[in-house]
Amino acid sequence: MEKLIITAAITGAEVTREQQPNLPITPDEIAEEAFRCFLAGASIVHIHARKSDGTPTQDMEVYREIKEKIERKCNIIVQPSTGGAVWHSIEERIQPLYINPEMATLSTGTCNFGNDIFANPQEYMEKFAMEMKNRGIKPEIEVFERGMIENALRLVKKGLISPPLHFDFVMGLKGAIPATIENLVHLKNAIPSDATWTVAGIGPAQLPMAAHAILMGGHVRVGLEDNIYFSKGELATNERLVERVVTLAGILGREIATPDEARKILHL
Ligand code: KMH
Ligand code: ZN
Repeated sequence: MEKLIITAAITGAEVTREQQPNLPITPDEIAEEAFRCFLAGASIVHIHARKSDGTPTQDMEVYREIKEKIERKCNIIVQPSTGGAVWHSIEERIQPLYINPEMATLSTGTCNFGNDIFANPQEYMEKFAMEMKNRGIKPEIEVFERGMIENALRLVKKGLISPPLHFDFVMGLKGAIPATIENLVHLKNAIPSDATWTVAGIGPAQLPMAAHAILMGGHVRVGLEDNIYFSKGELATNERLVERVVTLAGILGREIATPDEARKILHL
């Protein structure tokens, strides 16, 4: 099996400091946290920017500051979000692409998102995909529901994204695909054979989905964006969540990819 790529999704747009005191918010905090996760074994850091009061922002200058601060510390792959928060406009969401990251997320469909709607109509997908293509940014295709794989394959047919594709299966979010091993097998079997994939289990699904992915040859995303607990009632830190995946992978005989090894696996 390929070495295991661990993505640390360290902030997100939804979790608050009140819910999770360990959540990094400022560019300095996010950069420090990315470095800690790098030292723990993560090769990608998935980034959402926040204003100093904690409000999610898609301001490219905040993303630029975060990216530069991380790059001064280590060579982890910086992967900004084009998802933002559910209330961000398309003009806001696209902004992190203007700082030319190596990778960025690309959600290929609309779904319920907790009690909200995460809107990704065709126009959004094509606009984000075109911008990524023009700038040579590798999309991580965010799949919250099965049909989003077909939407991604249609973008391939239109020449907006190019194989080999890389998918992130986000599983267990209220309103979207449940986190079961049957669903994970179904999603894995639906993507092209040359594609790579990772899984982001939400909440209590994070650990079991990570274990399945390690055994199935996929990759793993963990972090406070998706799950604030280490175990029932015990708050996590991003670093501990990454360390646990490293330990699990070691027990199951899967080596961990460095950022440069991840770059090769993902054809960055
Ligand atoms: N915060 C969600 C509405 C992404 O980063 O691309 C969208 C999200 C996906 O987190
Ligand atoms: Zn995100």
